[in-house]
Amino acid sequence: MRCFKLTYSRDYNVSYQDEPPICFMNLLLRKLTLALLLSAPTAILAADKPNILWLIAEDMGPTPSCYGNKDITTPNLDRLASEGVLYTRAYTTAPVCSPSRSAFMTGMYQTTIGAHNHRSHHGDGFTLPEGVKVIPHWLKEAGYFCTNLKELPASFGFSGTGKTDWNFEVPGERFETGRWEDLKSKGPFLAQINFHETHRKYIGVHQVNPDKVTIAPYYPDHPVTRNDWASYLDDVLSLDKKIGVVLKELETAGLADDTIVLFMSDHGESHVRGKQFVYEEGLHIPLIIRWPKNFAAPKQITPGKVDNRFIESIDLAPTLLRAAGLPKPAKMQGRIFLGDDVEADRTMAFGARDRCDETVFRLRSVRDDGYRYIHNFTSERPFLQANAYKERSYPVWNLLKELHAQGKLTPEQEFLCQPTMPEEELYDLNADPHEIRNLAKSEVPEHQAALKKLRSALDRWIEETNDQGRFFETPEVIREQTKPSKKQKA
Ligand SMILES: [Ca+2]
Repeated sequence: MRCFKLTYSRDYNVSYQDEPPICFMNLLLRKLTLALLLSAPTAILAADKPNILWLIAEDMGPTPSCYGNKDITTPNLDRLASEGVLYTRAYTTAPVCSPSRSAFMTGMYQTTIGAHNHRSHHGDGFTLPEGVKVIPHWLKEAGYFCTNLKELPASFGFSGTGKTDWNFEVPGERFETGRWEDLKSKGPFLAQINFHETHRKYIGVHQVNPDKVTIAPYYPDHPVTRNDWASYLDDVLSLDKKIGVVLKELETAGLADDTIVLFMSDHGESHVRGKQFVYEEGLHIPLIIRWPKNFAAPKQITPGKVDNRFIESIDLAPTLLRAAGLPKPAKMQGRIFLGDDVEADRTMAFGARDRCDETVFRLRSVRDDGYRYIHNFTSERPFLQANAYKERSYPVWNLLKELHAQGKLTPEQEFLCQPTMPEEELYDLNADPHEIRNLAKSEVPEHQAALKKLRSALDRWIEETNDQGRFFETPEVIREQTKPSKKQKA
């Protein structure tokens, strides 16, 4: 387990743009407003329900410095964590955009609702099961204004992507059309801002020295790897600056004290063994939640807290609905983790990967406190199974193949270049955080016990959640869904 130490800083680092000077009149006005608010009854201080600002990064692991990364400093995310709660064991249920987003926006496993094959339902009219809805639709019914902001005021200096990438159709609009300026008058609101940083191509300003970055042992320590990893970190820094701008603007708009701020990533890093695979690097995500001052915080939230409970990304849906005063919908699989009626803490986190583009895999995984177990249902296929997107976008994907041909890889790196995958993998996460020593065939009693426990938990999960990945698509469906006119970047 890494050590986490949070420090407070006074201001968001908004070097993204110049901060306007605070003049004397502004200070006086702020003091007068504060005095008026303090003397007003609580009902006037805040709306009945908190606003929710939901900030979603792409393809990023727990890389900010508040997670212990020494290679970069992310002052804005660090400060958000120091004012809120940092979740150290938050996991997405899928390591790729559309299944992951389909899951956390409905509070349902993507494998249960049939959204598990990446972008497999674009344009085919596929809908959610009866009783399952996306969060903005639940909240809209409860009077929330729900928007996914793209255009932002000029003072931000950037736009949101507006990404949804849900792998199903919904009745009506996904979100309401809105502008940042609307948030003041249309509360309570759910506003998402989606960021393109940390999704390939990396476009951040070069700041990180490739010679100084830490390379995981399963990747070749090579200039190509170092440059690629440094570029990822450059993008994390760019994202951090944008987060600083958004939080500053929230304050300036006078909304910070009425708005829950939630920061997360949609899944892990888009590196060879990260995105689209079910190791820590693909499933472990950053998650930070800050509670607004004008609403009583749930007892699980105190500023600066580090929360080590297992959180699955599907748990956000029922938790946010409860924060908005709504009951958890009957079918929702996510668990409420904040408030007076929290559900049992998870002891495990599950993840699943199915077809991505033309590349068919069925990988299932579960981890607990000590171990990660993986069942490769398509073990006859190579880890580096052909994928045009990766060959085009991942320099290390091709580097591995070249160095493999030259016999220059270590055993940990060579593992990725084998013609088949093991049917089962088991890693001791405490002794082997990089998941490079597969213990599935170990005869050590402790390893055997962990294997049996997690294998049976995963088998049970597949049955109980009605995992639709048991039924593979036909070649005709795959051909139709992957024809050039339907292809998008992953
Ligand atoms: Ca993504």
